[in-house]
Amino acid sequence: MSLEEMKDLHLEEKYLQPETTEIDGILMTMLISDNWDKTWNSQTKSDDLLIATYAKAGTTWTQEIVDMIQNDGDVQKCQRANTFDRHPFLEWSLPPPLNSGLDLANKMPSPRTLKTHLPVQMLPPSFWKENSKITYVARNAKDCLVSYYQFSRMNSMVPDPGTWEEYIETFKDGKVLWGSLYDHVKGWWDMKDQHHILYLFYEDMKEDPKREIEKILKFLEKDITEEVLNKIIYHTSFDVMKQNPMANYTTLPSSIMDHSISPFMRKGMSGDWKNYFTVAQNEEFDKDYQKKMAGSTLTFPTEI
Ligand code: PPS
Repeated sequence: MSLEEMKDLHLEEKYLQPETTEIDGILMTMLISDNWDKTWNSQTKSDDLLIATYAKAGTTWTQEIVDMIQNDGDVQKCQRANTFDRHPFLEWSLPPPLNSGLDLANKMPSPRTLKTHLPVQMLPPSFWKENSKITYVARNAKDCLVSYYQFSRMNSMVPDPGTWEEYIETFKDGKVLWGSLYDHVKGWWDMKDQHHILYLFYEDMKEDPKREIEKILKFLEKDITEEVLNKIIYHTSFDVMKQNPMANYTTLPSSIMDHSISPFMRKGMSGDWKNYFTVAQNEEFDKDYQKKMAGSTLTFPTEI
């Protein structure tokens, strides 16, 4: 459906600058909440693969890597559709007749690869029952915050972030869509040894993409040649993905994502937070971080 048709149906009012509400203390759009029973009771399949992340942690990157692996490095096949159509976004709800994540998933033949940002306690029970494979990617809190802030400025489907100073507080309080990053990364970390979960870090992927792609290959029980592996590393590098319209979200109308405010493929680096946080903001953030992460065995691998 074109943007003009959406406008005729006044659909954009329902999902642009959306109303929000909480589900069990986690901020969600009203549309996600309205359809929550359907999502919670959705049926997964044992051969589904779920790419789970906190928002802005490296979801799209992992989606591209997985798609390239599943298609044996065939770039053409990976260009068959937008990233959000190749991998349904489980909980993402849009007003009909637009396709919600579940609608897309239900139409998709198996084996399916799905995306979610749900915190672990909100994952539909069927995933645990079917023991489907899950990759989880965590990214350090400060870079996630910066990326989420810029994303919230350019994307009218998520709440307006306010000023930088306001957003730091909103983020620390977990009052952003999908809730607290701290609880998210800890929750999935605690579950990782009890289920079929590969827990990865964005910073590791940046440091040594080959090593991390090999971990994914092993997890997916896939064998590929060195040549295909090199092709995957190249095709999923930031510079190449930034130019790939099927991965960089530029096919969406600018009323939804305005890349002139901040591109979806923004910088793709670790440590960009240093360009944003003042010394005082950083000290405050670190103090709060220690409190929120206390008692967890989760530590991020790379000093940045
Ligand atoms: S979303 O909207 O939650 O699905 O966003 P997500 O894909 O998780 O995160 C977007 C950030 O990931 C960066 N990105 C990459 N970094 C390195 N290499 C590759 N190939 C890559 N692809 C996407 C993207 O640029 C966003 O991070 P920032 O820091 O904003 O640049």
